Amino acid sequence: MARNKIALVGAGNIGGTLAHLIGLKELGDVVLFDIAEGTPQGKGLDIAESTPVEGVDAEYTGANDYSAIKGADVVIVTAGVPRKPGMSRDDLIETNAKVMSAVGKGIKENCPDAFVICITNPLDAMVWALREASGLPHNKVVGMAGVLDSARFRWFLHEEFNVSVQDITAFVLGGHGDTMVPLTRYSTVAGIPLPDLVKMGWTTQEKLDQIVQRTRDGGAEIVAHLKTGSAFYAPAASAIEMAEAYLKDKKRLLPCAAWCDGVYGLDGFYVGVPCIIGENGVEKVVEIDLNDEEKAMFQNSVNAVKGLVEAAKKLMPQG
Ligand code: A3D
Repeated sequence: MARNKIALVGAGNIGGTLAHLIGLKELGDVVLFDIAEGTPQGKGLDIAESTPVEGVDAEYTGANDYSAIKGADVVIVTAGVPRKPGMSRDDLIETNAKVMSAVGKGIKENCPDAFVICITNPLDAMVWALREASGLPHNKVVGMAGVLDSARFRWFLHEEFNVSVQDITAFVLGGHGDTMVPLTRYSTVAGIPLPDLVKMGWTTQEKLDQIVQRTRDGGAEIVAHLKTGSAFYAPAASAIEMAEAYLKDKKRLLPCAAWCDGVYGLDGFYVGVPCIIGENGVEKVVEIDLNDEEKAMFQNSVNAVKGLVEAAKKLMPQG
């Protein structure tokens, strides 16, 4: 049986990390594509040369021509610019909306049957733009943000409780931005919801509120440390979890920016919601019960994303 072909559009910090992880997990052969000449070729060769040491089999190709992604089973898109200190994700829209047009066209022409994961920011608007430009079915184009935001939430909870990260599940809804909605009621330590852990004296409501806010600001915290770019190890690991769910038909239930049509009161809109990923891409958006406060926070987040999608619409070349 032929190996899977995984195309990485954008061979920067996240693209390179994705390429490395794909080899280590033997998920398939990798094509790195970038407009920067030499970058995808250099990173591809460097990672390929690590495979004999790791004892894994994967082929690596670097390219500056879209024909290289022909027939890819999965495409992970990180092309564009990341933010620098002082910038919000939304400041990237002007550059990245145009990049999504070009990338979408490349996917449409070369691998229209692929499962496409968008990582480029501002995420919820860029996954919309990428879907529009590629013309792929909505269930085959999805955005990565919720897995990362939940992972950050889980890490901070692990620090607070001194419990293995393995036993902590967390749920984050809404857009990937300052309005994201970490859901404490649906986040647990080995099945015990966070509000119960407050009652049990494991933490205080005040500390929990601080952790929720740190989760919302998780990306900015890393940008402030790095100064020259944004997070890339955890974002790459998160996208790999989604790609693996598709390639292995795992039916994982993960928070992703998925197309919502007739769920959560939305009629055709990309935003972060829990969804099942399997061999058909996004197979189901799971509508969970939200209380009034959670509904208001989710709506606030949806409104913020709506503004960004409108801005992206104006920036996308017509036709
Ligand atoms: P970076 O290391 O700058 O890599 C981006 C790459 O895209 C560079 O190698 C560029 O040469 C390349 N590029 C630019 N324009 C094009 C184009 N038209 N076609 C192909 N390649 C192009 O950035 P990064 O890897 O750190 O981040 C990539 C994106 O992910 C940024 O937009 C970040 O803001 C975003 N990001 C999202 C999350 C989420 O959780 C959603 C987290 C972290 C970063």
